[in-house]
Amino acid sequence: MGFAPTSLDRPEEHLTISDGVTYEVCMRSRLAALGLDAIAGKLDAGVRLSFDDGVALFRCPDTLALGWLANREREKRHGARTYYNFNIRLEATNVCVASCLFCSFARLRPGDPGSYTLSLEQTWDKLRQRAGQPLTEVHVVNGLHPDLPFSYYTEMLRGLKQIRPEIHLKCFTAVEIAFFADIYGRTDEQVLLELQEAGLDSLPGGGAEIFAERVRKKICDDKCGADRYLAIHRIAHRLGMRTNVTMLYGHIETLEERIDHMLRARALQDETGGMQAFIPLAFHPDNNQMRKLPAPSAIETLRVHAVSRLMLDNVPHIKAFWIATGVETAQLALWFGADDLDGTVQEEHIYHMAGSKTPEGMTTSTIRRLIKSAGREPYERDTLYNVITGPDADLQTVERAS
Ligand code: V47
Repeated sequence: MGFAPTSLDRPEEHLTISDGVTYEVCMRSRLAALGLDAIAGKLDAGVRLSFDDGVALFRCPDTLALGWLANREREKRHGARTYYNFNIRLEATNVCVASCLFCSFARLRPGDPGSYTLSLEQTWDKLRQRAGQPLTEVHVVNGLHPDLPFSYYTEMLRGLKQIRPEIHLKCFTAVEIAFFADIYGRTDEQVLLELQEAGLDSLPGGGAEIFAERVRKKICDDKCGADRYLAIHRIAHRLGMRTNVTMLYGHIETLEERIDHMLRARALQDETGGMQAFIPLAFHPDNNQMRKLPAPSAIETLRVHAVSRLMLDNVPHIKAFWIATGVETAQLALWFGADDLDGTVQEEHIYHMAGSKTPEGMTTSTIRRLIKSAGREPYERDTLYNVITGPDADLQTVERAS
């Protein structure tokens, strides 16, 4: 893994709190008092954390000490860099045969109130309408529609590439790939190959939820299981595509099930190295069948990002998806292990239908301002983390583009 220059020599690490006691000494004594000095020692020595270490981190009551550990790992890899991209969402249909309890977006049948399916022309128009914008990514996520032909998806990709050949198409979760294979009578690999041939560049991380069978059975029983989700990512990596993995937290999962989820992702990454980002997704309870549950707190969100950074030592990026975390919490997460904010995300519906109060999208200049005001350095990236503009980019240019 290529590490960016470290900024571990942060001045505050050397700040004298009193009589020669530095911030680091202070944090280390807090960690020792919490019984976490062995974990801190492992991290110092570059030794991988175990399942039990992960659970102990989640049980640690000192969120700042946890954040300090995670931030050191973040800065080892990325210094103060914080990535974002210029992307749009395309959610072509919300008709979905699955009935996930947490979902506020899906409608079971075509024609049900609130259901929609865009024509191919309408999907292409979404891109044509943004002809003047320097978009680098279209992120497509759909419901599992029972009646559309496979050519709907391949033609959609071909059309999008024809309109903007340079744009990266990050489309279809592993759950959608499994569904296509089942209903169109293909193997998972054939589906991926045909979509790749039509223009698919990478897979987003959706559909992972929580890998533990106990939870999947309760909240998303009618979609593909964890092993198949991971197997599809494995195939995608073999075919040369990058992927992300998400984790939906803050509902009925236990701390142990969160760590199990992270370790399954880590094991796949050991095998393939094809995962770019791990994305904790905060559960939003509005308008779905789990609406009686409270949303996870900002503190919980910071802790999940921190533990993710600490456990997933082989995954380059931890993404704080600002639409899921809320904007202010996403800024804070940049000091709790996260180094990426996703992007401008125009036209997102899944979270807004589930109660997200965040804006419908952000301009690149707003994102850059948020990153800078959080004390970090904004780097616009493409989907594969090639840097497009660094922190010193002319703001005028950036604003004109957004
Ligand atoms: O899989 C659905 C989640 C995901 C709710 O790969 C909910 O870069 C919370 O995967 N509350 C889709 N979460 C979004 C997604 C994603 C987002 C950002 C970046 C990337 C990436 C991927 O949204 C679903 C599900 O886990 N979701 N409903 C809800 N009520």
